[in-house]
Amino acid sequence: MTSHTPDSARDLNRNVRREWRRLPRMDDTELDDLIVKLYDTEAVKFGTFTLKSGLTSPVYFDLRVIVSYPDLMSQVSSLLWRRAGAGGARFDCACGVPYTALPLATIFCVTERVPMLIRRKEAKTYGTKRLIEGLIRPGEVCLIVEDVVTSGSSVLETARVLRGEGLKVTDAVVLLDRGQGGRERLAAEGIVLHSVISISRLLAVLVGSGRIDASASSSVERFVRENQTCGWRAEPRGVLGYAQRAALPRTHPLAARLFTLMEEKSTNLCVSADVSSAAELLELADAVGPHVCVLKTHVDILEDFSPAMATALRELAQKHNFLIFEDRKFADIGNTVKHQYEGGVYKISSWAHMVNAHAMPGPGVVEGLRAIGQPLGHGCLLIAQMSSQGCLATAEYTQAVVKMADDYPDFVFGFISTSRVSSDPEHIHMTPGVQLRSGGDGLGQQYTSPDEVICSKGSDVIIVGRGILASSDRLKAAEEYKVAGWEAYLRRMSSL
Ligand code: 5BU
Repeated sequence: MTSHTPDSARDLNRNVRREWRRLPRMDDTELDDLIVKLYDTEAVKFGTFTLKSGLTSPVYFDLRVIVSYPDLMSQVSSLLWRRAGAGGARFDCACGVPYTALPLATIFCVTERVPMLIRRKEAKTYGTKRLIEGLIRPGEVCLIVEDVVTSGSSVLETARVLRGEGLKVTDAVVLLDRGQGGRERLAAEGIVLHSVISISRLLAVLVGSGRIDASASSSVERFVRENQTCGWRAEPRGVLGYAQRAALPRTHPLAARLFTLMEEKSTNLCVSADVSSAAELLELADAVGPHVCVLKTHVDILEDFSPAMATALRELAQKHNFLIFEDRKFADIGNTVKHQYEGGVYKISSWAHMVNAHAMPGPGVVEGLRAIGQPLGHGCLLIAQMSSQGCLATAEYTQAVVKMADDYPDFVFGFISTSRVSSDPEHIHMTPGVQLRSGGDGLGQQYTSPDEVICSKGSDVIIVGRGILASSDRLKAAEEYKVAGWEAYLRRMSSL
């Protein structure tokens, strides 16, 4: 809908701020103080809460209560304004996502003299049938203001309505980003998210001020990690099947080979061959080979590794059409990992199609491995999350790992993670800690079922070790996992 602005109305707005001017920075103490106030006013609560989605969450945000605290309202809206500015957002008008952010946007707009728009949740059934109230000038840029972002869908809904009216939406500012993938989803739609508070900061401040204990904090971190929304559900491109993903132009050649053989062999099973003798490893590889897409090794737990064994393993990989993944978890400076990958006793790069690495050391670890592996056509998975209890990877860390992967598309082709962490369908996700029964191993391992890993978490490959190795009939167990993983994949594709 185009709005014709009478000149007199334009004149009314002549004092409105059009140019960005420098504002006082947010200092850490002010943010920490706000976080504690949000806790004290019960805008953030810890316990057991059932969310609209049916999920049980250890944390609950109800920012509506802050309308009863005028000082808090004023502080929050000022911080939103400063955060948007510090993030470089440029805009002509602002619109709050109904309802909680409406009063925040109002204070923000009146104080800072920014024209405001109000989005209706439903179009009026009489009169103008407008979805947006206020003066719309097509072509202008509208900033979206929100209280909490989880998947980003409320911001997107508002953006779609605003864009439908001819406005541009390039930035959104939010008080709290739950770190569950909203930022990535919005980025995919051309919207930069600026958040005043991150979930990790909120937790750190509340633990530091004695408001919550470390176990409450880690259960929230785990919840965030395991409930990422930026997965295949959120990204239409991610709903493609394995074969279609193999054919995407940006898919790494090794990932394309893997996706293709998965489809050909109807398997998304990776067996973790954690055995201690070369003979047992080769026997296992020959037996389960027809049923797996990848065989994962820990070469340093073999008591009798030999180059001849590595050659024999490569032959079995050829015979049964699977890839060899050495789960070496490189985590050193570039120069060291280069030697660890190419040299020493194991000469991993001479026989493993793929390896994995921690992103902790920074990009040098990838660069060191890439110098050796990329010319050989090998690939690397970055460890974005681990299956073990108390894993220290925060949501922010995981996001940084995804970003690092994006910087090396000719070598990094996916992730080890407990759920889908990248919405990019060219990336493959492989998940360890899988068994048909739930539980753990008493040493921190946590098991999830194939169905949950593939269907609920949106991962692509199940990695199974003891679920198969501990069985008296390893072949039969491998077949069972193969069927469970593949059926989960078919269910996931048919439920879309
Ligand atoms: P399990 O027997 O299915 O628990 O074996 C899991 C394998 O996956 C084992 O080789 C681990 O070293 C490996 N693993 C894991 O369990 N969790 C992780 O986060 C990563 C690797 Br990374």
